[in-house]
Amino acid sequence: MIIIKLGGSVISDKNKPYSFNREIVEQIAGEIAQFYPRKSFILVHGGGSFGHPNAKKYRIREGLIGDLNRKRIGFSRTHQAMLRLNELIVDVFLEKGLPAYPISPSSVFLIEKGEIVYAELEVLRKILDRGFIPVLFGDTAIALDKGIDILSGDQIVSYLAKMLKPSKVIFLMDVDGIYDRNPKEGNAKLLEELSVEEVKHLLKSSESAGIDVTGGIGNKLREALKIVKHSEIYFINGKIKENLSKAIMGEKVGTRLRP
Ligand code: IP8
Repeated sequence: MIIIKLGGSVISDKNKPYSFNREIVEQIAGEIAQFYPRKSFILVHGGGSFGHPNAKKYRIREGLIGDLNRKRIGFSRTHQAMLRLNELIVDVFLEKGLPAYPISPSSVFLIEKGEIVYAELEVLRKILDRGFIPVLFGDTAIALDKGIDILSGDQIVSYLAKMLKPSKVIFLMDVDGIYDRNPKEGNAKLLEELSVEEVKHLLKSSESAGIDVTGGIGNKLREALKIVKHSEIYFINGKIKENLSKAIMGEKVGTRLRP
């Protein structure tokens, strides 16, 4: 089984509200269709310009405080925005003949201090057993500490990987992989293979250099360290044709992290 994270910046343009990169999603679905049903898949997509602006507007990460009813409305609106993005994605997969099946993470997971502390996975397991392709997403979540919060798709990926031990986890991003320094600053070198030690070193040096590792790549790398014991992990550019196929076949592409 393979878990694929469709990064929000791959499927959507973060600067344009409610934008959906249909062609890219069609390309991705087309590549998965070459391997399904020989291989089974779980998809997790990010929030893109559907989830994040709502989460920010209603300050969901602050929890259930302040004007409580406005907060509840915002929580629901943020979830609704994610449902809309999810529907667009699932539709593309169904059109390609792939039995994608939406699963709302907010009905599966409970979180505390930003970490998943409870998950009802039995239904997901049965959905997978029956040949469906479950499609989850970064979502709103009930939090045991602050009432409500946001659960990122990357955390869902690492939790599912820990529980289900897929052979591969593939992160689709809008850059070619992991670099030795911030690629926006120039002179950055793509790292094709990474060991656990190298990831730890990279996290440490980028933190001390003040590079943003709280979200984005830093979060992905930290989650990757939790699951690399069981699964091979790829970080690839999801916008480039055939990249996903190469990663599924175990060929050299992007950055590969091995146990
Ligand atoms: O893009 C965030 O998911 P991510 C989801 O995977 C929301 O971090 C609702 C903002």
